[in-house]
Amino acid sequence: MSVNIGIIGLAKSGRTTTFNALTGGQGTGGYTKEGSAPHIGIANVPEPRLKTLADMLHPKRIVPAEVTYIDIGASVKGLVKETTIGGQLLAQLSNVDALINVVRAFTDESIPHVEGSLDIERDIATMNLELTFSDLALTERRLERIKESLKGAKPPERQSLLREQETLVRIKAELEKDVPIRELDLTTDEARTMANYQFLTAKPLLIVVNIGEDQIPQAASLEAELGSHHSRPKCAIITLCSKLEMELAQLDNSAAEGFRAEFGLRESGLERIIKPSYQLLGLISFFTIVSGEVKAWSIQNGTNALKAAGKIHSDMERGFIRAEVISYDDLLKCGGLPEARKKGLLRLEGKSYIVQDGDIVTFLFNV
Ligand SMILES: Nc1nc2c(ncn2[C@@H]2O[C@H](COP(=O)(O)OP(=O)(O)OP(=O)(O)O)[C@@H](O)[C@H]2O)c(=O)[nH]1
Ligand SMILES: [Mg+2]
Repeated sequence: MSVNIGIIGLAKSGRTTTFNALTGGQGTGGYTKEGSAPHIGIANVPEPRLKTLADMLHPKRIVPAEVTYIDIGASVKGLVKETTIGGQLLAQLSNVDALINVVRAFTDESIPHVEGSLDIERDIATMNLELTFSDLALTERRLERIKESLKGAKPPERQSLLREQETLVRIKAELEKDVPIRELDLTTDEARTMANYQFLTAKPLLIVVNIGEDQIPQAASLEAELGSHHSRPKCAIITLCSKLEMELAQLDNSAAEGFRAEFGLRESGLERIIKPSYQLLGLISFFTIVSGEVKAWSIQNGTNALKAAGKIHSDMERGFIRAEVISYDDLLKCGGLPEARKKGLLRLEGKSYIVQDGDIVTFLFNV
């Protein structure tokens, strides 16, 4: 299961362009117009350590981790009001792990702005409000249902309904004050209850300010200024010239790098987006080397060896015996797994070992 990221934003903000920049235009889904099926595309997670491992180990294949991007077809404005589109949209959005909000900053006379004028702050606020409205509607619906269920409920169901009600009332009050759920300090119990709902303002949010080519020289200062008030818990903001990145994504690597250098851009659009996305989601990478293949995997920071094994295959989790682990740095120092084994740097770890970023792990299991 790869990480899923939903791309939202106002109409004509550059969502599809950003999607194409990230996926190299490899999307599927037969999207044609607003409200129809979304574009779904996969991107390989850029991971420089994979290349270093490949140079050292000469594997048959290197297999990067993947991220799935979903370009939500319709404009998310009016999410709540337009119930028919809203319902479909919500279902699509509910399943993503994080959201990217594309905000228009480029100017182009031939493409009128849907709101009549260019205003980054207004558009960010509009989208935040849409997400908040959607969550408020959800809390209200759920509170109604709890009220009904309480009528005939006996303990212990009654207790659990009352607890849920209490949490929802608190969340609703915060939403009414424009505080997104991702900024709340929830207890473990509350967080568990909330996880069932897939609230949109609970999802990590990356705001991508889509700048024009002419704005690239000012990108860093614009980003710093925006970041000073939009970098909040589980929320980050970056600038990206999606149109240029989409064009560069069609070129081969060396040509793209040449053009990037001319624009003073050090990283690809995908790298620019993946890094903050991974930070927001609390994701780290570990590697496996099996049958001549070096593979990268993404897991939540704090995941134990047992769950990490399950990420690869449910059989590996079920039949887990132990894990043989070496850190990336140690392996690099040794120059190879046999050398590391000789030096005794391969550790045997049990189910509860917390996998660290960069670990090279071999799972021992039986089924
Ligand atoms: N000049 C300029 N045009 C851009 C830029 N980014 C996107 N566009 C153009 O803006 C138009 C809308 O971009 P899309 O990526 O289709 O935006 P969208 O949000 O998917 O739009 P809809 O799905 O049609 O609502 C397209 O014609 C793009 O080529 C940019 O940085 N500069
Ligand atoms: Mg589009």
